[in-house]
Amino acid sequence: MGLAVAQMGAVNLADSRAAVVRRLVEMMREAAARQAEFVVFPELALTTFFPRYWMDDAEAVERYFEKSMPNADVQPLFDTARELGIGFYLGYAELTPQGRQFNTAILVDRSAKIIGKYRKIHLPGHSDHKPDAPFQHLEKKFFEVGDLGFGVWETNDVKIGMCLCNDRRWPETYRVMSLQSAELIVLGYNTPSLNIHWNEPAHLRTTTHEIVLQASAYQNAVWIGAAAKCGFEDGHHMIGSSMIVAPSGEIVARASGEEDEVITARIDLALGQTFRDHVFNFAKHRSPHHYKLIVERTGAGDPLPRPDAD
Ligand code: CDV
Repeated sequence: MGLAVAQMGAVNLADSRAAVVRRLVEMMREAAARQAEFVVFPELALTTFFPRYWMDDAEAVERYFEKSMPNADVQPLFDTARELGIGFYLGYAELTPQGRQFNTAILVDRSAKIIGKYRKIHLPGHSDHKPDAPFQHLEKKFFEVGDLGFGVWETNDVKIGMCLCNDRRWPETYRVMSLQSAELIVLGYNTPSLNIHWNEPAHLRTTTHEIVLQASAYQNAVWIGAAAKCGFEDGHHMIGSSMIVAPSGEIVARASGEEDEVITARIDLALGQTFRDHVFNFAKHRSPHHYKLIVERTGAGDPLPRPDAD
């Protein structure tokens, strides 16, 4: 399969949706020209990373949420996908007809039909105003926890799962999808290089990003395509390092800068099957009865009573 990851440089407050979509269309054309059949775009790809700004919900909804998908601004991306016969993943802020707000990603097939939707489950940040912080991270204010679970969809003979940004740091995310036989997991992210909660060295943001993608691809025998929105958005820096990771845990393609950049790889889905046949043959080696705490507990608690050994 030809896979492309379309990293985006900054989307500033002044940038219109139409201008952003023109950038996405240009990268989609480049991906197709490089024989990609599917392209991964970032989280909240259509706007600046607005959860960094304090505002009330009404203003956020008015300025940053999509009331329908596709809408007039985004339609050119769907039209181009249909023309080129290329599928895609796109992250955006979703306002439902019932007025609910989610951080959402869609899976669009090669005929430009939306075949899957994911609503972000692991929402980082806070819901209160932190006037002393250099910026806000208000995902817990602007979004509800996703209500759709972690799905896997088959399109053009490839089983694809989706998640968003902070989800990539949680092992449960991938295992729930690999247990549904996902072969490829795609995700977009906006990762600020500064941590507003503690003095995290900036380089760790990239190090931990690499670690989770490489370990998760290997432990779940899946390919991963991860697309950043990065660079300086109105002075706020976010990491790049968009990448394609193999089920071996190896990085096979990686963005070199912090601007719009398409990376591609021909990914061999049989490689995942090789790992699933051997070291990660789930049916043969997993012991779910020893994993019960994972679904019984949310936070860490006391050690369990130990069974007596013979
Ligand atoms: N948009 C995100 O989910 N960002 C988080 C940051 C806050 C750590 C991430 O995991 O990259």
